[in-house]
Amino acid sequence: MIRLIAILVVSCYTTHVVTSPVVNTGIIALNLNAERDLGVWTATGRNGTTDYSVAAGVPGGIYSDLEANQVLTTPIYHDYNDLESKWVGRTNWTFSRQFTPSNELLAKSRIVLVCEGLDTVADVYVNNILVGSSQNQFVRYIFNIKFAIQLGVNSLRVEFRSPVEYAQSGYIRHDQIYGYPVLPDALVPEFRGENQAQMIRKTQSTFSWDWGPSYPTTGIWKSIFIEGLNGAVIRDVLIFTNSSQTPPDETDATVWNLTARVYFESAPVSESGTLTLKRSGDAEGVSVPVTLSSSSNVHDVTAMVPGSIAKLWWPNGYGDQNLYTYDISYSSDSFNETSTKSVRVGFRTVVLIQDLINETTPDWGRHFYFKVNDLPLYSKGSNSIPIHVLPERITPEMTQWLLQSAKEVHSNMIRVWGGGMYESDVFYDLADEMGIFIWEDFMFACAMYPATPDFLANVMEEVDTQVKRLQHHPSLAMWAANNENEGALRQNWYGTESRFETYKADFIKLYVDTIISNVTFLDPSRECISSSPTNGYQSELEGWVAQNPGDQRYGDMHPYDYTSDSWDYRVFRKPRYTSEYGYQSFPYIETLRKVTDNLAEWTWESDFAENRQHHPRGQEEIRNLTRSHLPFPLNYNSSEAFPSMLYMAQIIHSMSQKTQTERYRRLVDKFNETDGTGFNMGALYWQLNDIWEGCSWATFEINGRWKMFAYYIQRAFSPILASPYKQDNGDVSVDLISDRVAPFAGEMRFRVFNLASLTPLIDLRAGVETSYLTSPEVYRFTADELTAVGCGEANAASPCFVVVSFAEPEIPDNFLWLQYPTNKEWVKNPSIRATQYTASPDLKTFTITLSSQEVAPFVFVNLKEHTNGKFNDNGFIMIESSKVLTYKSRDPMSLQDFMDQVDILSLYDVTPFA
Ligand code: BMA
Repeated sequence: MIRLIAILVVSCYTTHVVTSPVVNTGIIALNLNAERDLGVWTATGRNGTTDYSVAAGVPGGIYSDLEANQVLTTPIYHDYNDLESKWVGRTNWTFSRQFTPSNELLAKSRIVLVCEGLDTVADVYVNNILVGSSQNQFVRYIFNIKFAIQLGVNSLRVEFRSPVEYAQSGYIRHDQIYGYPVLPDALVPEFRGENQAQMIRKTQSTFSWDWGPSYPTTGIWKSIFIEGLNGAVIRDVLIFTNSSQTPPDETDATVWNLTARVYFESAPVSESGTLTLKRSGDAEGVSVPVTLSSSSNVHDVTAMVPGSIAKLWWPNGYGDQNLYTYDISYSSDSFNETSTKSVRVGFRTVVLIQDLINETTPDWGRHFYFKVNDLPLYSKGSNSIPIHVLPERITPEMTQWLLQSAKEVHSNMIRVWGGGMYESDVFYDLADEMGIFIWEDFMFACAMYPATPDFLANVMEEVDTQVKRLQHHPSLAMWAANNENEGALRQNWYGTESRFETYKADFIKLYVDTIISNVTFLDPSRECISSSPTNGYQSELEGWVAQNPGDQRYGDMHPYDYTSDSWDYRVFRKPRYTSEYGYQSFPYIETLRKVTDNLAEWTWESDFAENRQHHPRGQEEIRNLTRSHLPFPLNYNSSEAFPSMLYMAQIIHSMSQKTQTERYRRLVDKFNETDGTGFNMGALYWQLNDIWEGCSWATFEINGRWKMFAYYIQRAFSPILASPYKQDNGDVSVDLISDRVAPFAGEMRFRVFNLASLTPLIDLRAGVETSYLTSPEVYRFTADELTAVGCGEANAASPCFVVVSFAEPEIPDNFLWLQYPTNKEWVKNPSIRATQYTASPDLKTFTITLSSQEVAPFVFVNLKEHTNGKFNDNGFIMIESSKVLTYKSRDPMSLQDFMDQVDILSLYDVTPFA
């Protein structure tokens, strides 16, 4: 039964996603991928005096091969496997297989080996003849093997160098040759990782990060195949869409110029043929004659598409994601060969606006926001990290669930963060379908990088591969050359100060002269900013490394603050745009139970908890924030208190992010003429997903489970959101934030409670209005009014909180603590019970009726085992005696199974003081 479901999911998924399929005729391809079980590929390596030889999978990676062959006896991610398996990343591994080409293939005048992805530094041999080398995980390599291939059985061998040894010896060599090191020298010890990832063009976080383990893997991580051909073949297609008017519309008043820019690989001799661009399903398209040779490899073909048949592509929350498949094909006159590539096109415009706020007051700085189809967009979303540290473990279903979840929390943008990897085709296809804009970093993060001629040439190839692979996606909004390296250099994070000019020259050579200039050459349709964050134009004016990269009046920022009162919005600064901000928590306890056999022995400061916490001082910061907001157990470092500490960490994470996010959204229409702050137009929090079962800033666990924070951000990103906050004089204002294009008018209810009673102390209703990208104050409780009901600043009897709500079910409630529930004695026993359960006929939708006798803060409901489902609400303050929750599951389960798994917590359940 389970097997059948899995198959169904895959098949319905594959009909949905189109990943630029290539259809060729006359060109002979020989697929060299093979699953491990077939025993076609072998991986060999030597660790000390021990030789290993194991069956390998391609695409795949060495950690999975060693685990499947029981060389690694502790499962990946289980207990201390990350530390125990460090030898794997320090070993050279060779992958080999045999193959037998057909006579037809051998007869072709050109025979190439196409390696979509080799991870990372490798020499490639066919029949013991070196045919090429790889220095970059992110480059597609195409090697001529005509001179090496033979009739009968051939051998293919890919000899990888240990990425750790390669990076570390490169670090020493750079210092010796150029007289300075490419800092940092070492990671902080809490990362428990490998040093100097900056010296190798590989997913930087595989050497470890502050949210993930070190697994510096090796392998053939993408497809590998041989191709035999006589003539030219289409390798890549870039798409440019220009509209005749702004804003574009869906009538024939708009005409789109749709240009396919086609990159061929051709024979040394010149050949002629026909290039055609056609909408899939149409009888005819536009054809142009082309003459191809190795020096004339790029050709355009353009179609004029009337607006009436080019419905606009909109981001999530703004309209439909209309996509049209176009086939781009080449038919050779000289050879009996054709090649076709299909891409999905979305008709939209997207530009980054950085105009001065006011021409006559330049000190007020510049805007920073996107306009889509000429409409200003408030960016809501997050930063993605790799979905697993081992790419072979990432399935389309995981990607689908993750992006669907991002969509459901109202994201319209994801920043693919620069310390990870350029994501899979499936990821960008789904982003196109779901209307999630992509801010694409180049993969350079939190370090200085070399700018030697070899390194820059290597990066040029990476830019070439990735821009040509990703450029056609309508979801791609912008490129950014790196993560945080402008700030790192200016603020001397890694001890670069004494040689600032040297590092700055390298910075400019790499990010400006190499990345920006090549991206702009290949893809002039998009902005490429020099860093993220950056002050944008202002950084450029100041020579690319701004004097104050965190200037609130310019560009984007990454504000983090783990020590101030994170439930008080006043501690947060007022950037134009935040492309990162966040707080940490651990996953749900049952998720942790899956990766260790002795969870019951854990404590907050145990070795195991520390091993899953890579952020320096992370445990202490969470502990302190817990102590100042919630009933803190005196015995917090006992195994008895551990479950409560995990639960409360999720509350801290959720509340802090809620406070910070609402602060930014309220600033959408507010501007301070004294210091030029305000007009915030973006909240991309850190971080979307988890890479393993550890402490992190993630919204969704690696198994797909929604953390409490996911429900909080879903509310905080609601297109219409009432946001209560305290004024300095003790008044409580309620702003009505909107990024819903249509104006809103409705009735709201404003209540004040304390923890002692389900009956509100104040209960009022009022009509309210708001409109697109405004955040007017729609209500205010005065300080006097609050004091009169015992909820003033001096209140110590029972914490009070404000609840604001709407009649419309799609608009979430919101709340504000007027005092924090730090004392367990204030929390009464709610005796929460599930009184009734129901299941839908397809066994995918369930309801639970909860009953409560008292106010129950932070009710958190989980299913112990099931992770690919979500509740309609969670983490809420229960102020009703009865509430019905709905759970929607991706897969069916029996009602009994559902009931058996339900786990309900509220603040009353936290461990009593010792
Ligand atoms: C920023 C990111 C990441 C990091 C996160 C949390 O620095 O760019 O490097 O994981 O903050 O510390």
